[in-house]
Amino acid sequence: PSWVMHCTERTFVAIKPDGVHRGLIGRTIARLEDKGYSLVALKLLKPSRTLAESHYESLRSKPFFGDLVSFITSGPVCAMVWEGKDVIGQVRKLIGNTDPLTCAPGTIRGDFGIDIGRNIIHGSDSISSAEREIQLWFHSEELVDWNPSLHE
Ligand code: FUP
Repeated sequence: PSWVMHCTERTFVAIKPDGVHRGLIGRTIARLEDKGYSLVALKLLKPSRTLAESHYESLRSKPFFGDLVSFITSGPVCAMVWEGKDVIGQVRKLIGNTDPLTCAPGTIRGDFGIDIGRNIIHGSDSISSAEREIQLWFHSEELVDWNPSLHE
């Protein structure tokens, strides 16, 4: 049957400590649910330095890397995995550009921020980074399956 071949693109989304502190978890989740995506994993954690450095390893040579790691480890992060059609690219659109000052109103960063170093939320930028980030932040048992089971 067709549902056996159901395509399940997934992306990693994290509400950063500034977004958690400002009470933006509920509104962020609402936007992604409203768009039509499914939440398949969710947890609140204060990331270790090791986790933060691995997450942002491609930015290790940047001058802001130290501040970025300090910031992301400074408080609880709401880590999530979302699933659905074109979810990686669509979530990037819903989030907006890296610098909130260049984001269109209506995007999460455009509506809630003004500072590139406090830009509220992260979303994976490609299939390969989504796979890498999901594995980095979650154990496979923490992801739920919304699809009908073959055994039911
Ligand atoms: P994004 O994919 O939009 O999160 O952007 P990047 O992966 O390029 O950057 C990751 C994080 O580094 C940003 F969310 C904020 C921080 N950053 C800065 O603090 N200064 C910069 O000039 C660029 C990025």
